[in-house]
Amino acid sequence: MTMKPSVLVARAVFPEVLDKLAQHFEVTSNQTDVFWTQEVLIQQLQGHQGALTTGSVRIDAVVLAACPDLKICANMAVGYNNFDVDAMTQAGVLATNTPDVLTETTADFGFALLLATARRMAEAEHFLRSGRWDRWRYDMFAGCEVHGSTLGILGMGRIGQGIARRAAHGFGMKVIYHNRSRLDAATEAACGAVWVDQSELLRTCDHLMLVLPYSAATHHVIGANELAQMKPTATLINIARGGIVDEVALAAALRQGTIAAAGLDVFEGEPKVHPDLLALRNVVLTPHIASATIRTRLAMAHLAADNLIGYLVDGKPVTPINPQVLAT
Ligand code: 8YV
Repeated sequence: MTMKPSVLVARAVFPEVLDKLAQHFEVTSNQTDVFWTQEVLIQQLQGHQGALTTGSVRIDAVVLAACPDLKICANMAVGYNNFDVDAMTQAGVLATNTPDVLTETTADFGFALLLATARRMAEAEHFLRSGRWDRWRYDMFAGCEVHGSTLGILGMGRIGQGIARRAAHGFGMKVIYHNRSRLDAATEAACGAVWVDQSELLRTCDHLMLVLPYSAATHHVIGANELAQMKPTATLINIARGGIVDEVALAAALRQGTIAAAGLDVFEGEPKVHPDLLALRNVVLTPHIASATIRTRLAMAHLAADNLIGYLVDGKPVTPINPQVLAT
């Protein structure tokens, strides 16, 4: 009898996904979801050929050097800045992610955060719960218009395009975007979006949505200089990665009225949130939940599992990030 390959599930996951994995593998799972330091992660990974990871599990050269049995890390996320992909490719370890299955759900949430921020929903709800609401007033929690305004999207991949379609077709917004590569004309038309350079994007948008991948090149792409170019009535929404924004500069901009409000689902040091942000009322803060519907999280977990099965059982992963590994 041949031995089943062995996989480590590094964070708690749906029991039905563990059952699926167990049909093909010896499975060890961190179902109690305890925090693992790098040292513990390395210990836990020993002897496993596959790992199911999430954005909080860092796979870098140190981990790879200490885990020679590892062949694949399947991230349950579309973003993979927790992977050192070059180091993984060099070590012959396949990386996979979960694109597509979360696009529309995440775009919904981006829009929800935009609406909540521009229309001051969190602030108004806290006010009501605190028992301070004693009468209607003409300017009470008066916010910024969403429909008919200009949405700027920085990063125009699948999620950015989903947000653009909602904005242009559902809310009659003018949509402008900036991306390294410009979309083809047919996709631009379907999204109702127009390409502009970054400076025009910042200067002309009423709402700025960040949906770009995080890397060394996009670290603090939005800092004091960029915020200063935005309208004082503008809102900033970040559903990408916290490190894209200089949070200290953002907190200062929100305090000083350089921009009006922000909605943040991601943070540079998450789950820690910068105290300067916590102190502000004109910021809506959510705990990295843009893809969090049961259906979508299940689809993400299944796709991560299918990548492990596809590669370790059949040699054919579904959504590889570094397919060069397959050729070697
Ligand atoms: C994940 C995300 O929930 O897919 C991504 O890139 O940010 C979220 O959908 C998170 O990364 C946990 O893995």
